Amino acid sequence: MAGTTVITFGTFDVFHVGHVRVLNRAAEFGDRLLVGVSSDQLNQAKKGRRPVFTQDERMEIISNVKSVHGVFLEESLELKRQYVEEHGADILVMGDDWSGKFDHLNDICKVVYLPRTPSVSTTAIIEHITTIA
Ligand code: C2G
Repeated sequence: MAGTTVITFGTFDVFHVGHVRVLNRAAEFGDRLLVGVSSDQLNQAKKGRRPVFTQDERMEIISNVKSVHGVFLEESLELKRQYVEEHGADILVMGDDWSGKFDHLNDICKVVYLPRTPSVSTTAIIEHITTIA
């Protein structure tokens, strides 16, 4: 496909402004943004809890973000190279909580880390709701 393809990954549970900003900023690096949405099982393994929203719901939400052109399920952190190749991605964009973690993919794509939006996180939102409920 002509043009620059950008790829990014995340759980995007309890979708918030930090999520929409990283997607919009990622999209600015190219012509087409593809998003690997972490599966429920991967999230359970990675964070030790089930996401609030299921993988199907999270994929539906992300696919309706204006700057996103396509979504797919990310089933393992170790499959990044395969996903980048399969989707012909030119640039991998990740939040800087992952800084340095995917530099080994520099041989097949450019790797960019973007600063996280301060003071907002899914965990803080869940805690907040739990407190006021
Ligand atoms: N993010 C951000 N600012 C925040 C919170 C999140 O910029 N305040 C970004 C993260 O840096 C990430 C994206 O939003 O790029 C999705 O965040 P998470 O859902 O927490 O992603 P994570 O569970 O870390 O999954 O393969 C990697 C994983 O799938 C990433």
